[in-house]
Amino acid sequence: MLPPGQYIPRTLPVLHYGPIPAFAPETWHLRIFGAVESGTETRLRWDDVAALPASEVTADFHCVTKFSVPGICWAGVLATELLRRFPPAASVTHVMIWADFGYSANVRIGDFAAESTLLATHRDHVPLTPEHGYPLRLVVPHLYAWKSVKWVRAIEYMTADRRGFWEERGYHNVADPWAEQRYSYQEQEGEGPPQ
Ligand SMILES: Nc1nc2c(c(=O)[nH]1)N[C@H]1C(S)=C(S)[C@@H](COP(=O)(O)O)O[C@H]1N2
Ligand SMILES: [Mo]
Repeated sequence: MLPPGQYIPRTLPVLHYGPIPAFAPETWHLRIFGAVESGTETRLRWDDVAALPASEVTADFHCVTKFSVPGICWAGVLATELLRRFPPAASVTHVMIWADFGYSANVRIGDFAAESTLLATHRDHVPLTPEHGYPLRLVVPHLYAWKSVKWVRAIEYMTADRRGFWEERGYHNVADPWAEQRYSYQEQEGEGPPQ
């Protein structure tokens, strides 16, 4: 079953704003910062990320422009694994995921901590291609795909909500496709940051 208003295209579209970043393994790092429990931010090199335990998640992928791609098999590091190794402070309510060139998306800590949320390195058993987020992308299958940030470079633990790139430009702060939470004007009390 698909969320309301969605259709299945023939192939996985490529959709993003701005250029595709080049990957330089020597200088690349993933930063985990903000309200970390230990008080010290973490910088993981590519080798560190590649050494983390890998898991698979198979899920449908729903873009707000109405295409849905059924049954993608993603592999990578579960967000629950990352949270376990690099715990946020108890006061953390939201996470901002940052990509190269300033793209970002905010998710509630509960959505980030969902068992099917992962930082993917592979799609359908092969490494991500550059246009689909190589080397590392977030996948939050139960939210509209603009939350599934490609080319992830940082994870910011936040103690208050803040809008990301599309959330600031009229898209829904929560983005549940089953509730068709497409646009910010649909937001109910408590679904967005205080004005
Ligand atoms: N860094 C970055 N990630 C991004 C985007 C983007 O513009 N920049 N677009 C999002 C949107 S709107 C969608 S639908 C999906 C598309 O993923 P795909 O290109 O792998 O199909 O990536 C998401 N992740
Ligand atoms: Mo999208």
